[in-house]
Amino acid sequence: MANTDFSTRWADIYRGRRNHIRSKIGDGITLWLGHSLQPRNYTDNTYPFRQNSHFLYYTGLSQPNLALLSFPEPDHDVLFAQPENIDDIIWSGKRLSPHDLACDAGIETVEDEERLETYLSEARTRGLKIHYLAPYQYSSLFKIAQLLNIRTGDVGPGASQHLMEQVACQRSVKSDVEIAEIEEALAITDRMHRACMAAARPGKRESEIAAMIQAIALSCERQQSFTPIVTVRGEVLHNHSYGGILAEGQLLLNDSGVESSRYYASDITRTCPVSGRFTSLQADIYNVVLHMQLETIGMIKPGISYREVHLGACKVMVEDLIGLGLMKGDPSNAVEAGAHALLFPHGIGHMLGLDVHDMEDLGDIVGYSRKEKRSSQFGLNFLRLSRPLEAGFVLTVEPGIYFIPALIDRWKGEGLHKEFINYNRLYPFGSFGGIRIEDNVVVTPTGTRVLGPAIPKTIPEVEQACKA
Ligand SMILES: [Mn+2]
Repeated sequence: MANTDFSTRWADIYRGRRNHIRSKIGDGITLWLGHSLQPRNYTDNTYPFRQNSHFLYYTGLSQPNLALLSFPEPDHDVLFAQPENIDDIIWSGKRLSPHDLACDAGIETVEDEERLETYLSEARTRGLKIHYLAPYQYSSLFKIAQLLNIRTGDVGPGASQHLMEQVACQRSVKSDVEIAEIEEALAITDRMHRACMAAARPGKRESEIAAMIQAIALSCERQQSFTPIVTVRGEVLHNHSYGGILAEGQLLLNDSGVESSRYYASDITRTCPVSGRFTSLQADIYNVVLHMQLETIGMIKPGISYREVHLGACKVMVEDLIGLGLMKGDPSNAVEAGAHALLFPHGIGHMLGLDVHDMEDLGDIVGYSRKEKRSSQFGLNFLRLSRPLEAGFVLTVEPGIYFIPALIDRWKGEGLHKEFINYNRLYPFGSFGGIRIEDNVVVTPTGTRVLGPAIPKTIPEVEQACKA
């Protein structure tokens, strides 16, 4: 690939990231394994390829079947790639050569992938520790077992806790170029959401709206950052079916995002009225969710924990729902008891970066501080990010209110939190669905900034976009 100034700059960024993690790891070598293509129904019919995000973070290389070894000395990295072969050229066309790949990633040494095993066995003979992250794809698990000559059951327990912690620490703080990537993705996401609002009308199918979202991503030569939620049953939190038909009086929830050219994710939710105008009941609940979202954004700053922000949003919700007659009692006590989780059963947000739930494969070391354990209380137990925030963190802020008939019936039957919930006032909400409003923000040294263009969010803005 022609080494333009732009790609040279990125090559320097990847080299800098590798040198940083190297300095934190000290002795031993680190094995970074890229992803391989995954079969869908037989070997040659594969799922769309997505590179491992850690591999992307340290190399930027998005091609399958790559590996990297990082040695303790500065700049000492070896890329392992398959040599060019004529069969691949016939079936898949010419690919970047191993040398070009190494160049793009700022790596000076490249080897045939078959040499990886030899390198690793030599390192083991020399008594070097080999650090790696626990894999979550079975093909990677088997590959590591084979490369290190260990049993598959020992691969996970043998992963390097120290490496996991250092990667989480490094990837959590986003640089300006990473934030620019997320904002680039958000510019496309803005178009997805405006198109959805403009297209929503009675008789339209969810699948047609989902197809429009996909068309926008594809026309920009991008993959979506996750399977979008496009539904009039917004109370089903991860509803991935598109079988519904939009009807007068319903709400359409759209939770979708796209990847930037360097694979950073956006993750935005908007909820709009199918008929173009919110009913007064819908507007009341919508404004509670909006109030929660704006209050949350106002609370975010370095030092505050996301758990505290989450509980702050819950308290705003309870206060407002008391005003509407749906809840009662003391708001702080209601939140402490977990009564709000009937209508807001998930967390206020998560980290965002190369993964839409950034680094979720590393587990709770990303979202929780060392001494902190996940709550066992219903609702709070789904909080993905709880720890104190730092400048440079990129987060989602995504409060929601959902009327889940099965959950309401169950709690009502058990008389759960009846001192805080006016169950008899929840009858009109049987087919209400759910509302969520989600933005992506960066924590700044003094507060926060909402990323990307302003996507219609207030009731007048959303109703205006529905008319477009
Ligand atoms: Mn999200």
